[in-house]
Amino acid sequence: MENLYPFGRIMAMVAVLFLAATACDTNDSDDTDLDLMPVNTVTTDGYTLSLFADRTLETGVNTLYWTVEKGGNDVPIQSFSVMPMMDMGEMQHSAPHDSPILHEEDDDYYYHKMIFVMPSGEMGSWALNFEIETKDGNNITGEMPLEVDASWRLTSVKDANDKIYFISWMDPYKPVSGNNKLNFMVHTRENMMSFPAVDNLELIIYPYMDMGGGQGHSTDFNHPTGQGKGLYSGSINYSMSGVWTTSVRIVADNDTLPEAVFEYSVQAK
Ligand SMILES: [Cu+2]
Repeated sequence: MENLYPFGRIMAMVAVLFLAATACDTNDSDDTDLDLMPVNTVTTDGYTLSLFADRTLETGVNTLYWTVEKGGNDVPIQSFSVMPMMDMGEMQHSAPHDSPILHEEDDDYYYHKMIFVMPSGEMGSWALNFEIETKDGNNITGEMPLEVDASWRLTSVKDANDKIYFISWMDPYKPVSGNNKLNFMVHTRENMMSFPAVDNLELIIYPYMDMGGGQGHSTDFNHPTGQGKGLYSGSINYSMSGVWTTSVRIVADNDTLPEAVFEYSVQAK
């Protein structure tokens, strides 16, 4: 046993050195745990705006990351706003979104949520209209065109008065067998330029697996409850992998809306 002792000491020293090295890394703003892919770049008045995302943009909830550089240096920013616009020929409309804020862990990036309510295609094309005021008083404006794919993670329902509710399936992004934390976001449309989040709703869900031949089953789940800013959190514990549906019924002011249905596949864990 005695010869294990020096080995254990060496391993302990290696661990300490490793911790010291990783601790240094987190102080270096050039290193990041963000795993991002480039979406598009626009240069205007010598400023280069680059847009990144953690995956291909699609209908539903996306997180967007921006860098603003001039001559290879980050530009200090006073204010930053982004307006998504879809040009559909005879009409234009926006989409639900937050304004970009400085990333807490990596100050190279400004980031925000963007909920695309339609895919790009023959019906229309998307662009983000940006407006930035730099700390030294310059204004940067322009538009960043982008492509949005269709996905299963967005659906919508209307009430009897034609008020529309956009329901986004945010988490789990890729459902797996076993327990999954469930997050939905709900937005409405006040007019073509305003898509606010909707709170104080009741969401009644029902996960179901169709086994064919009139057979099927549900699984353990918890109905989502409101967390504010249009977020509703619950859980689903999938008993099997395969194709599932989850219906969502919104109850707004005692008015129960028609059900919306998400259909997706659950991977084996
Ligand atoms: Cu559209």
